[in-house]
Parts: sequence; structure tokens; C-alpha cells
Amino acid sequence: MADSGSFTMPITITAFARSPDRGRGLARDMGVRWALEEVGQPYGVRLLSFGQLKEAQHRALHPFGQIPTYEEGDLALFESGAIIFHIAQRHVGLLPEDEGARARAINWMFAALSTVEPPIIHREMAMLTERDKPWHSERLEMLDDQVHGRLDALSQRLADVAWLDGSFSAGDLLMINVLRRLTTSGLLTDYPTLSAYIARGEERPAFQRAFADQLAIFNQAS
Ligand code: GTB
Repeated sequence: MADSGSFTMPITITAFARSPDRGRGLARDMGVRWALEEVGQPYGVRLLSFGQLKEAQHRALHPFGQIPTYEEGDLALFESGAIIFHIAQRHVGLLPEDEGARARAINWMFAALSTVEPPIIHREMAMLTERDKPWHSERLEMLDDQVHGRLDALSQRLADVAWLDGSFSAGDLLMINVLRRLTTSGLLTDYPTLSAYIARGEERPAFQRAFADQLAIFNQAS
């Protein structure tokens, strides 16, 4: 159960020394930073180059040689969803106390990562790596349809409410983090409800602090 009063060992996460997102807060340390800010936990950041990600020292923490990782005393985690889940369980602020509401918030965490994110990532990858293929426009149409299917459903869910299930939770944090990947795609234009939902998340002071911190790293490196 969450316990904001419990002693926490110093927390260190990893992030890109020079993020390819150019400070837009789209790399996956952003959600972890945001979660830590929401629960008021200070943390340190170890910055890594792409080369360092693949070195044995980092692979001992992250088998796939990626960011982010999370270290807290003897505990080392990778996978941003698992890290955010750990933070949400360990501290008050991201999961409701009521058992049913808590289970539903966790449900939305999984929905963000397993149902909404995959078509968004597939479309992103198609735009990055398949533009020169003769079948690109046909495939893009199919991927756009898949993304729209998820956005339609989410938009309906959020039509009359601020957050996915009652108060803001780790489910909203992950969902907004996923939807932010679409902000330059043009696909959100037809979804004012979702744009407003993203804006509500981005207006949160915890988001603002997390965003400013990752941007400062990018600006220092430039
Ligand atoms: N499932 C893992 C998680 O959620 O933690 C995925 C981790 C992951 O994809 N990490 C990426 C990474 O380390 C960075 S965030 N990549 C280096 C590698 O694999 O060698 C993904 C990302 C990168 C860049 C942008 N961007 O430029 O907009 C957005 C997202």
C-alpha cells in the first residue's frame, strides 16, 4: 500500500544525455520524472550517451540497453510502466486508496501501454522508416484507422469527465504521456476533448517541473 511517510533510499533514474526529441519530453524518462514529481520524491539523473546504453555496465541494469532505469537502494528496475507502477504503489498521490478504484486506475495504466500505445508506435515507426516504400500510403491509411479507433473510444470516455476514472491517477499520467506522442501528427485535430485532456495533464505543476528538468538537460547539451 502507498505510504508517503516511509523512508525511501535515494532514487536515481537514467535519461539521454542528448535526447533525440530535442527537449520535447517524449523520451520515456518523462513519465518517470512526472510520476516522481507527483508524489514529491526527489531523484537524481544519470545521463547516458547512445554508446553507453549498450555497454555492459548499463545492460546489467537494463537488458535491452535503453533508458529509463530506476535505482532505489538495492532495487533496480527498467520499463517505464513498471517503474511508474512501483512509484504509484510506494507513495500516496497516483493511485486511489479504495480497492476497486485502485484496480480500475491500474487497469487504465495497462490500457495506455497495451491498447492505446501500440498503434501509435507502429504509425510512428512507419513514418520514420517506411516512407520510401511503394506500399507506404496504403499502410499508413490502415495505421491511421487503428489510431483513430483508439482515439474515438478515449474521446467518448472523456466526453464529460476530466480524468479517466474519478481523480487524476497513474492511469491518466500514462495515457497522457502516450497521447503526447501524437501532438505533431495532426491526428488529434479532430479530438478537442483529447487535446484538452492532454492540456490538463500538462498544466499540472508536477508535469511542468518534470518537463523543465528534461528540457534543461537538452539545452545544456546544445
Ligand atoms: N518499453 C520501454 C519503456 O517503456 O521503458 C521502452 C524504452 C525505450 O524505448 N527507450 C528508448 C531508448 O532507450 C528511449 S524512449 N532508445 C535507445 C535504444 O533503444 O537504443 C523512446 C523515444 C525515443 C525518442 C523519441 N523522440 O525522439 O521523440 C521518443 C521516444
